[in-house]
Amino acid sequence: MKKVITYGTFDLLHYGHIRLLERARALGDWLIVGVTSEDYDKARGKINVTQTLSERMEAVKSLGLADEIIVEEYEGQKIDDIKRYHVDVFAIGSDWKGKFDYLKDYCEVVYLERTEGISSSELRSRDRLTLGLFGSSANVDKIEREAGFVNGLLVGGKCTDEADYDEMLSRVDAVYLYARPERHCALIEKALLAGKHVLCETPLAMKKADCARLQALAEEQELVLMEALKTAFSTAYGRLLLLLKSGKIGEIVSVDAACTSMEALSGLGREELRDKWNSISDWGPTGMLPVFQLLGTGYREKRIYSRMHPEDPSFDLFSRVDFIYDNAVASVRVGKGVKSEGELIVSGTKGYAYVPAPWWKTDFFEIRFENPNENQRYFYQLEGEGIRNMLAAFFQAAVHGIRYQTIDGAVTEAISGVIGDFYEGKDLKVLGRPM
Ligand code: C2G
Repeated sequence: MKKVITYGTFDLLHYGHIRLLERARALGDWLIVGVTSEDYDKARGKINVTQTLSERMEAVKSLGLADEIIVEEYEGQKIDDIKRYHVDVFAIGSDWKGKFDYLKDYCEVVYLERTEGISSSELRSRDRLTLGLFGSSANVDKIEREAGFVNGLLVGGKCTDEADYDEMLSRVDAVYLYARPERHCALIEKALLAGKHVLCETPLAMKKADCARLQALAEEQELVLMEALKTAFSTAYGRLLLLLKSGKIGEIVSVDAACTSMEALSGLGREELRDKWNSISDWGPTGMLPVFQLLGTGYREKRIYSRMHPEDPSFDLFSRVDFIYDNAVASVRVGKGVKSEGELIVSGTKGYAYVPAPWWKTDFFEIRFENPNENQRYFYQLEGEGIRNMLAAFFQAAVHGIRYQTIDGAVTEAISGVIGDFYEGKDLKVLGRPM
């Protein structure tokens, strides 16, 4: 019996795929189809896949052309499969011409002519979302650049002034907002009332109650309101959370996160500081993310310790936020006038997780135990600091109405709550003299 194998994502199964599978089937007596897993697609840079692995497998199965369907999960698997299933022919579309010649050591390799005029990318980009960008900062430029990697997401306008905001809103389906944090709430509200989806830098609001109100408004309007906290969308960080939640290091007892970036702030006057973000607004949300995602938002007590700028008593150059839970503690250190090692350490009853600086955009972490032989290192691809995945998630949520939230609404509210308390002086201890 002659066995043929082929591989693909088969997203939004179309005529091109079907023709390929028919011709592959005709090359032998038994056809094995390898469908790529979500992780493998992400690792090879395919972030726009619309359907889940099981939907894509089901679609291939329903054609009745495959005798066997397997999952392709890692690079190099093709060699393993060819040996394991005693494959005679490897077939793939001509867009891959030459790329799989290395398999000739194991079986016959056939490149089948690709069908012109149809592709999953083209089908996906029929769904469109026009995004307006508000604000002027390096973040806005990054969003614009990364949007180019998401099929169907188009930048349809840019403005830096609130006077132009209404006009921009009338031309787009969604907005990305980067303003001074205290302006976010009003800008979000305006966009939601105009029927637009919102992706906004964090914090969304300076008060927990405002944040809850905005989330309720988005729900009522059936719109997406998402916090642009890119770390939450990075693959390594996402995997770390899943591992820790599955008990890899036992019970979690302590979370310690530090985020610092030095800016020349010391000589600035009050007016010049007005356009700058202080430490707790800029870094607080990122630092608090693993705390609330791992330990929940139901802490018993918290305490904020800050040292302030001499020209502005609400501009913290450094803050430490300590959280006390029933059975755990956490500490977040943020600074724009103090430098520290930007690492994340999660301590548990069996071992600990170590994420090296800068942990908020890492592609690597390590799980460590008393016996170093048991340590495990994990490496992942980091595409666009997580921004690309964040935009893809925002697009999917807005266009396909996916209600699953990477950052839980309660976490978003808790983050706003702590920042609101800082400004109200609640649980805040200002240290000694300003810096
Ligand atoms: N194809 C085709 N004609 C099209 C579109 C796709 O013949 N118009 C073929 C591709 O060449 C491929 C198969 O259909 O052989 C599946 O295509 P994709 O779903 O795009 O998967 P791909 O990224 O090509 O995966 O390990 C994965 C494989 O290497 C290929």
